Amino acid sequence: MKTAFITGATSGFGLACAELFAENGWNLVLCGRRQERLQELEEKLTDVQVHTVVCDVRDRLQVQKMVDELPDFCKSIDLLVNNAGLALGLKPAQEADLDDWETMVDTNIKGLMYVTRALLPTMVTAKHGHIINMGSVAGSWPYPGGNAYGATKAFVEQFANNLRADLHGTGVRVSNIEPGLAESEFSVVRFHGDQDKADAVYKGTKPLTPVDIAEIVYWVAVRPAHVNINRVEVMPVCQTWSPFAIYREGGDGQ
Ligand code: NDP
Ligand code: 8X3
Repeated sequence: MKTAFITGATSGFGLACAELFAENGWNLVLCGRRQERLQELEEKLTDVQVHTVVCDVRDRLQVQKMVDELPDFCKSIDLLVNNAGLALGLKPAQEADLDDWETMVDTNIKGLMYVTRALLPTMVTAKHGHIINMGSVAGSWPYPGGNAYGATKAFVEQFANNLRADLHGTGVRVSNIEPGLAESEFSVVRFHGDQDKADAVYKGTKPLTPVDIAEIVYWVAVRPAHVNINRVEVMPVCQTWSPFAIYREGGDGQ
């Protein structure tokens, strides 16, 4: 039986991945900060073995403890889904909150590095394993207010590519999934709990769903062992690119 380790499993993509992998018979290690949601998942996913850990990925010691104390059934991890992450704020850089920037760096970059570094040696020794990072279209395509969030996701993509280079010959696979507009708790978090602002993001659209993303993660994970999907960029049909913004003197700025 295979085992997936999913960070940020209490909501959105991570939760949908937990449910889909469990349906397909994978044992699970699930982490997040909200204990009651992890408890609910443990009670729901009873057909497979599930180990849940309250862990803030920003805390390096907590992450190492979580990995050091894995129960026997999940000491050997087949798949790490590096999903925990967040956007905070949508203000232009000159007005953005530095605390928000720091939290995004600590979570999306440093947290992802801590979990990866803690689990990687066992995968390399086993010459088997797969790391699937949750990047974003924001890592490749800048947009107003994306600033530090987009930069953290550019790190995630480049880190995945560089891991592949280091892991050459080990059999360990690395993939980066880069979703666009998707409805989850993402926007409520981005707007610090303002549900109206979050709802406005999705109004009149048909965004991607967490299940759409979980199905992609699953497909990437179950390719034959010699196949490495490097990156998957996915948007809802309602989303595409805009023309470059050209500032015109004396105009309205459009
Ligand atoms: P959600 O807000 O629904 O889920 C985020 C998950 O991350 C939660 O389970 C949360 O758990 C966890 N998390 C956040 N901070 C921490 C932390 N410090 N330690 C541990 N867990 C943490 O958002 P999504 O499911 O949409 O987002 C998942 C990933 O996908 C993120 O990396 C996001 O950047 C990325 N993404 C999202 C897109 C979207 O439009 N929704 C598009 C592209 C990428 P808890 O609060 O319990 O700790
Ligand atoms: C989330 C997608 O477009 O809000 O990563 O940055 S977007």
